[in-house]
Amino acid sequence: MKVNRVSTALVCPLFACCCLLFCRPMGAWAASIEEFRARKPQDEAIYFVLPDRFANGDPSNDRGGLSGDRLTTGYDPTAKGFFHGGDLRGLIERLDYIQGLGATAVWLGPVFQNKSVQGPPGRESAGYHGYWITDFTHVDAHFGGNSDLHALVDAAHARGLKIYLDIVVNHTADVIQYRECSGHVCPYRSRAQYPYTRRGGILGAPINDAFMGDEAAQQTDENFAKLTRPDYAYTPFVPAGEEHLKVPEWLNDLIVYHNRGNSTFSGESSQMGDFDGLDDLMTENPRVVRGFIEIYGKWIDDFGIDGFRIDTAKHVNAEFWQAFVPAILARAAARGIPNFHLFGEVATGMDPALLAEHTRVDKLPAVLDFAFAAAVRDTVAGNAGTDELARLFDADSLYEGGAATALQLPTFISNHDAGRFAYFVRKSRPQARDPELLARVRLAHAMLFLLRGVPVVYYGDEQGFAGTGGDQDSRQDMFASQVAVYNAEPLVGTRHTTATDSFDTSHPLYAAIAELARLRREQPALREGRQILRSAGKRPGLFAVSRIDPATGRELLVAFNTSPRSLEAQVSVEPGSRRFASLYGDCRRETAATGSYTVRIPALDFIACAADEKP
Ligand SMILES: [Ca+2]
Ligand SMILES: [Ca+2]
Ligand SMILES: [Ca+2]
Repeated sequence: MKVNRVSTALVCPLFACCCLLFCRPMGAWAASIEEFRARKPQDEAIYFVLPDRFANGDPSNDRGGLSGDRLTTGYDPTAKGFFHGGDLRGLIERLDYIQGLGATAVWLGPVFQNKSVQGPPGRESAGYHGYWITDFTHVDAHFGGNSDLHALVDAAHARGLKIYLDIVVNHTADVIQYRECSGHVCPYRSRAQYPYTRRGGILGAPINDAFMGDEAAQQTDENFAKLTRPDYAYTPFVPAGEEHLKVPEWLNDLIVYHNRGNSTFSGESSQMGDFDGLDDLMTENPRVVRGFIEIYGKWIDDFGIDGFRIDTAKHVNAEFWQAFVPAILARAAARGIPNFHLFGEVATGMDPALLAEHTRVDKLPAVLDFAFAAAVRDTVAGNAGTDELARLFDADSLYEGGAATALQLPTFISNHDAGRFAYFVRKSRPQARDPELLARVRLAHAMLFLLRGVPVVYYGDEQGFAGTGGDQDSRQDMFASQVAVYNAEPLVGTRHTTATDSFDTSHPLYAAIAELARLRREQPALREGRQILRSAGKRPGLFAVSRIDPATGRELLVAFNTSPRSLEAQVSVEPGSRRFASLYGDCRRETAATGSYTVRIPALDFIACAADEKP
């Protein structure tokens, strides 16, 4: 905890007025296991990290125990598509940094053993990101091993930090190939044109005679026992030497995959097609459902994991989730983890209806709030009116459980696929100078921490990382990078570059996020409070909401100014809220009249004002 005190000392002078109210001894963060397990999903602030890119605590594992060139080991710290050496030991050594930022949970990009390198000749890249799993029961040797994950979980839990794993059930690494299309992409072959009961199309020989298909009513062991031939669409095979590459062993059976060629991400192929060659599992088969409950249940049993982020959730059938979700929650509860946080990735834009569908039909307890990311991008990086934010939150009623479920949605503004918020600002505003970039990135983080949902900070945003796009361009190194394009990038809020390490607790964004996290931790209204819309408009400018403390009924007004000019306006407040105190920024003490309060907010800034305790 000693480094936490140091970071507080660095942060507080910048936020002196807030610190008078909120800077507490960091010992307050220490929590017994019972105390932190009692925290609900909405009480967390999540830090999302790609272990390969964060900290290298053990150079001896950089090549994952393999020898040879980068096409064997996957290791090339100068190339953005290869392993760079980060590992779980490194993470353990940086927990002070993560906790000093105010995070209470760490979401690790997938840590399971991957196929080190895949891709056609000349276009290979490595499984540094973790989404190409071969062995679902072991931590990738590049990241250390299972014992390092035990050590990380224990070290995190000792500080009251939770650990979330990123899990995949939609696909494995690309191992299975098709005879019909070696060397080129196999287009998707549909169930209607290539039915399970004919070899290679409707004119082919009868196979899988009595198999009744994969629809919900047919998802029984008896029916799937009749599916014995995997060559209805293509002729799948496993290259020599890879017959037993996958763990557990049942994953090496071709019959548990769809084997229908590449997804076009529309229609039936969205769920049954291969994601760019990745072997798409037949998640309709009850054997696959049981297999994954056992695989991921065991990580909970053995490690005491606190939550799962579910990759590519929308590419898996609803019946799978309807069985998997309750089984995993029950497994966690039996392990003494009653508040297991389970949320799916349903990649989309400003489309809360699609997100909500997956809470209603799949029964996912929560989904990553891609609509929030789009709305903040449009309003704070772009020029959309703040009414887009109003539309976003109005749609909370669509979620299973309504607004109460929306409190558990992990919200974010940057990620490893679409890119970082600072990149979106630069893209929308190529002329913007550093102070404006900094102000907009800070304002977006204020929305992330003060509006409803569970904030997810993408590692490196707090150091001003921007990037030049999504995917590999948004996956910079926190340790001294050897990637030329990363090191050429001007960071936000600092003259520093990624050529030397980026764990600067005095970076203005690190300080700002730490302050926002503290505010959220101190105010139950910001974590668990109902959110009432107070003001929004068709142009950039004011967006205001009240959050209501569920225990006391006390009102907390949060107001943002997305325009580059200061503003003054009247907003509605509860009639019983007569006097306010500043939690952040400059709040008027008195209301203008019963139910009317005047806010004054500098350009690209925000205020947080708490009504006096009810008498
Ligand atoms: Ca290493
Ligand atoms: Ca494949
Ligand atoms: Ca699928």
